[in-house]
Amino acid sequence: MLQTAPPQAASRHAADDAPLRDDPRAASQVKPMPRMKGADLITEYLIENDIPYVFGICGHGNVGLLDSLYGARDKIKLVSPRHEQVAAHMADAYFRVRHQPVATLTSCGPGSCNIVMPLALALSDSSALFAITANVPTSQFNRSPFQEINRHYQADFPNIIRPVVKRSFQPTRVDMLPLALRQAMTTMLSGRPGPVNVDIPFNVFQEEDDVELPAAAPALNAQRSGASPDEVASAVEIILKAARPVIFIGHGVTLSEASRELTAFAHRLQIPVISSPNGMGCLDMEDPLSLGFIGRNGAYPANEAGRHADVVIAIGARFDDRSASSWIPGYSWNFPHSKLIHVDLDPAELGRNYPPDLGILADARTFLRQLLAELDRRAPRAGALAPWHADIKKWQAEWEKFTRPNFDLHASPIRPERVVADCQAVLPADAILACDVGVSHNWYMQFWKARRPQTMLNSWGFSGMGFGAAGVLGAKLAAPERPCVAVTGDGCFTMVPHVLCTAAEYDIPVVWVIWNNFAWASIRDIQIGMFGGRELGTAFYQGANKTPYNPDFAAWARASGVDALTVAKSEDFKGALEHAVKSNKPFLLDVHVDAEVRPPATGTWQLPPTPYKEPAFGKRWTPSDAVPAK
Ligand SMILES: Cc1ncc(C[n+]2csc(CCOP(=O)(O)OP(=O)(O)O)c2C)c(N)n1
Ligand SMILES: [Mg+2]
Repeated sequence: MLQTAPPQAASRHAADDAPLRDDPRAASQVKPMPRMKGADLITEYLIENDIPYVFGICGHGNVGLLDSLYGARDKIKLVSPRHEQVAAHMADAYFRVRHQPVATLTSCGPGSCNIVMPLALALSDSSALFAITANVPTSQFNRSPFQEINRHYQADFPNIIRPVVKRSFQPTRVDMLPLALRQAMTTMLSGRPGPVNVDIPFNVFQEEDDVELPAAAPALNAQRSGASPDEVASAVEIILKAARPVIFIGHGVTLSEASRELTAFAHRLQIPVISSPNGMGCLDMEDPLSLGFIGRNGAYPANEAGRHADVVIAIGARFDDRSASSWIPGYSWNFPHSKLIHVDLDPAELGRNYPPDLGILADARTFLRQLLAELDRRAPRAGALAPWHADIKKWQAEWEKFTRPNFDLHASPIRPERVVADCQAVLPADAILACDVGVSHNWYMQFWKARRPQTMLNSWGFSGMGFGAAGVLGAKLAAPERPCVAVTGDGCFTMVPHVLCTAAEYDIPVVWVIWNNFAWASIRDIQIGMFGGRELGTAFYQGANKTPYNPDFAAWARASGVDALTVAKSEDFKGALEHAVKSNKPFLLDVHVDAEVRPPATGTWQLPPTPYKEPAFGKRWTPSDAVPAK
């Protein structure tokens, strides 16, 4: 049975004047610490931190914790998918939607090794999850018991996981749990969030000790650091002098929940906003100031504005290669020709790729509020950016003229643009789109208009296949009242097809749109583009004639108890999606999409030493494009 710690339980470190615990008088004066099993302490601490779910898979190593979770099943729910990778993607997506963490639970050895990829993914995208892993009993350390990793050090799972978490803790006694749990929970959510690991030997779940439940950790954003007054003044000086400013936002703005402040600041000075994938929706992308994503697969107006800007205000964004045209000057950005104000919570990101003219270590929302307050003290500057806005309008019109006609084309297999357009037409502004990896993602990067923060989930930094197909389940548990749709490639979905079982078992009504092009098409396109089409291992075939092959995804879904439709004509997609969303049941749509239509490159991307390509639309900035300073 789960025990409840008294709210004011006696401290393990009593004050000097308190009676000693073995003092005969003490029994009547100091409340004894509750005697608890390690597993019960962990369960209680999860509940104390308002963690409603554990996503995990059993193994002999973690049955002690499962038993405790059984006792607390009215307060914390175990969801058990069919692969640990799915459990961790679900936890990651849950956090991205709600900004509150959940835990994963895996057993010793192989079960925990299965979460390495999704932890790397979460770390790359600054997403929090509390990964509880089990290990072998301490008394068997170094004897090579079943599933111990010990070639270099006993019970060495923390060494496997170390590079992909913010911190791994391995409490080896019950009395070490309170500190480890509190530190892990605090580390996960403080500063730049990320996954943490608590690795627990089998016996520590079962053994008892006199332990106290530690205090709950501060929530995300409980502490917010700001810029110094001088930095704020300098930033405003630079921004007000700019003739062609842009704001570049990333996940830091989303995590900081700074959408309102960002919108107010952009509107106040009429500064256009470029977004990295995980910043999308912080400014409603229907807003005329929203230029979309930048880089090879970005929108043309974003790349034009980025390369022509005289001042870039980057907030919570890290200029990774895919949103910086591999840092080749003049494609997406143009430093040091442009001035850079770079604001981030993590000092490692300031100056990682571009040395800033003004680097500021601050929380995004605090900084934006500081900017707004400083602007309140200054006289407004009406009309100063008119020529810049005229340029931007021109680029937006050119892009619209180039791309729009394709959005209206009907075809079989379906043109990619139509899938994006119909998703946009059917889904409400607060729907959650969980994107997977590959060509489909490139199209959504370029054309999806996220209307609200935390509605477009992307595996960006690590790009792990399966994130969208699996993550959508966690997203739906985080936002049960909103439609949650995964757009996932045929390759990505086939990596985690058992998500169907989990949706059916737990009745999680999500929709999977399978972008079926019978290939690992994004990689095949690299073979076509760089290696003259010498295609090997990048498409799915059956038989000597190499007939394109895929399982019948709809039949696969139905066999799992999930409704499904196959959509081969573009005329049918919109209605099918409407039907799937309305059904409020798990639903799979197998959508046959044309692999030969590729998103137009508007920047570039380089894999050295292979040469990079000029954009299909737009061109690199050259010094003759320089606008003379006034
Ligand atoms: C786990 C994992 N394995 C391999 C890759 C490399 N990779 C990136 S995209 C891709 C193909 C994706 O295929 P599919 O889901 O069908 O999408 P498509 O590109 O065809 O749209 C591969 C293999 C990866 N990112 N993640
Ligand atoms: Mg594919």
